[in-house]
Parts: sequence; structure tokens; C-alpha cells
Amino acid sequence: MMNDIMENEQLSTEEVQPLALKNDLLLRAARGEQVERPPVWLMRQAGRILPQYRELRGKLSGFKELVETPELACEVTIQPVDELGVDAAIIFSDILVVPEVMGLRYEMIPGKGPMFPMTIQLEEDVDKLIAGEKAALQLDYVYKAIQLTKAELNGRVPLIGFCGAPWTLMAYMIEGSGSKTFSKARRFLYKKPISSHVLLQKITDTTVDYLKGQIKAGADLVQVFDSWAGILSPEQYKVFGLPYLKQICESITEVPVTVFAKNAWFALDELGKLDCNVIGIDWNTTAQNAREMVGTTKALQGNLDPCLLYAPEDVICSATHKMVRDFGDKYIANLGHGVYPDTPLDNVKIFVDAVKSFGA
Ligand code: 1CP
Repeated sequence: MMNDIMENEQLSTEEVQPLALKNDLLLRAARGEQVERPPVWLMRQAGRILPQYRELRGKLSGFKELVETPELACEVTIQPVDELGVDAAIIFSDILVVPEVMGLRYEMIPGKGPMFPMTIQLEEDVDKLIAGEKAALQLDYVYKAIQLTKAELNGRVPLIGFCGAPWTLMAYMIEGSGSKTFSKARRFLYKKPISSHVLLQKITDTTVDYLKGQIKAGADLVQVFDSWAGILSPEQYKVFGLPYLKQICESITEVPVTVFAKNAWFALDELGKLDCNVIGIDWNTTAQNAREMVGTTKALQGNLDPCLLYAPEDVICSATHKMVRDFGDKYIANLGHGVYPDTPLDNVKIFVDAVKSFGA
């Protein structure tokens, strides 16, 4: 399948001609337009919930081979569209590709998660990092994966590009791995605020170029994941989180932008003022509270507890219908965070179908 694409399509690094989308629900909902029904997709929909993914992954040396081989990334990106009938694809990659091209290589340890052999400890470490276009150009394998996926999707559904928010990436670059508290990273903010701003600005500059590269390659919408927003105090988030999200949102004018700041319910009013189209909501906030704080101009996306997908069918259906009803207009159905890898596939399908059948 992929070989056909390689032979038949001219894959240049030039801008891809926009292809008419057969299903553009996501883009219309993101722009706040009236839609027949809310679009639905799941964060982390490409991955271990799918048997096709597990089979392919078993044949490979590791996660990075999948991410760095455009033909393979394309294949797993499309699997959930075929299997689940979701209204969007999200390019298979990871937020940690950005720190890597800035100079901090990551490893993906099976069963454990990401690990950085080198981390940021001192001011000098920040100064050594590569930033902006020079770093973003090295992510050519992501741009190629997007081009291939756009060609292979042939307009079936929009393709979402993504990145990590500057604060979330900084947290991994200092901590060196996942963490419950990210206390090393938060300590750095208090002890070295000036260096923190230099680092956040370098990540921001790289991220803007990276997102522009993804858009040029064909991404129809981009989502910024601020997965660790909620571990900062409201004051710290105002200083070290929001200003950099603001810069990113103001720099991306070509396609709709979604900002998902997990657990940052305390900042939803500030997030509502960003120059973006969609705000992602986790399950710690009600639809009503989110709408009141964000205001009426933006679309909201979320927010079912991923654990609800372990419940019996009737519970999944009624909770999904309640969620869709509670959010009302200007809404994109999703979970409140990524789907857990051991979620039964049938239950994921029940969720998707419950959104699609809402009101029918
Ligand atoms: O389908 C999709 O959603 C695309 C795939 C995708 C996305 C959007 C992956 C593949 N990673 C991400 C983003 C990502 N990566 C985030 C933001 C979203 C979120 O909050 O979940 C974060 C925080 C990461 C970092 C990361 N990568 C973690 C978390 C580590 C921690 O702090 O505990 C882990 C476990 C990974 C590995 C990873 N990324 C993706 C997959 C499928 C995996 C599992 C690795 C494997 O299969 O071996």
C-alpha cells in the first residue's frame, strides 16, 4: 500500500495542494460553525488499543522506528480511522521529538516511558540548545509522514498535527523522564527564573517553526498539549505557561489551533483569551463551568474520563450522551485525556458510535 504511494505520488517538500475534505466536521466545529452532529476523535487513538498497531509494533525495534519511518507512522495514523470511524486522524509521533532536535536525545524504555540520558541542569545547558528553524528542519520525518498520510487519507477526514506546550517540554527536559510531581522542573522555575524564560523562549521558537512545517506538509488543525499545566500554581502558569502559549497561538494563523492544558481549570478564563479556536477540557471540569470560564466564542473539546470506557455498555452510552448534551454547540467530542492502552476496543467503538448516534 505504502509503496504504491511512494511510486505514484511526487513527494516533494513543496507545499501540498489542499485536497477537498469529504468529512470536514472537525474543522467546521473548530471554527464554531453549526454542524449536523459533533465530530469525535480520541487522544492517543493510534496505539496499543488497536490489534493492528500491536502486531506492527511487535515486528519493530522500538517506538522510535515507528515514529521516524514516515510509511509506518502513516500506516498507524490511519488505523483508527479505518477501525473506529473517527472524524479525524492525528499524526503518529510524540511531543518529545522537539527536545531531541534541540539537542536532548530521548529514549523510549518499554513499559516505562520516555527517558533523556542528558538533561538541563545549568544555565550553560540552556545556552547550548539549538532553537528555531535550524532545529525544526531536522523534523523532516514528521513532515514526510504528514504528506504521506494526507495523500493516503485522500480527504476522508482532517489530519491533526501536534506539539507539546513549552512548559510541558521544559518539564521533561529538566526532569529527564515522567514524574508525579516534576519537582526538579518546578524547582528550576523558582531558582533560575531568567534561565527558565530563555529555555521556554527557545522551545517556543522551535515549536512555531515545527508547527508551520506540519501545516505546510498538510496538517489541517494543530493541537498543543500542555499535559503538565495543572502542576503549576495559577501565578506560575501566568508567568511561565500562558505567555508562551499566547506567542504560539498568535504565530499560527493558517489553520485552527486547539490548546489542551490538562488540569488547568484555574486558568480557563485566561486560556479563553488566547488567539486559538478550541480549548481542550479534562474530566475535572464540568461542561458548564468550562463554558462559563472560556466564554462563548471558542469551541470546547473533551472531556469523558478515560476510565469510563471500562464501564458496561449502557453506562458508556448514557455518560457520552449526557456529555454531548451538556456541552451543546461549538463542541468536539473526545476524552478528557488519552485513551488508556488496555481499554477494550469494543468499548472505544461504543463511545464513538454513541456520539455519532446522538440525537438521531
Ligand atoms: O494517537 C495519538 O494520539 C498520537 C500519538 C501520541 C501523542 C499525541 C503519542 C504516541 N504521544 C503523544 C503525545 C504525548 N507524549 C504527550 C501529550 C499527551 C498526553 O498528555 O498524553 C505526552 C505527555 C507524551 C510523553 C510520553 N510519550 C509519555 C508520558 C510519559 C510520562 O510523563 O509519564 C509516554 C508514555 C510516551 C510514549 C508514547 N507516545 C506515544 C505512544 C503510543 C507511546 C507508548 C510507547 C510505546 O508504544 O512503546
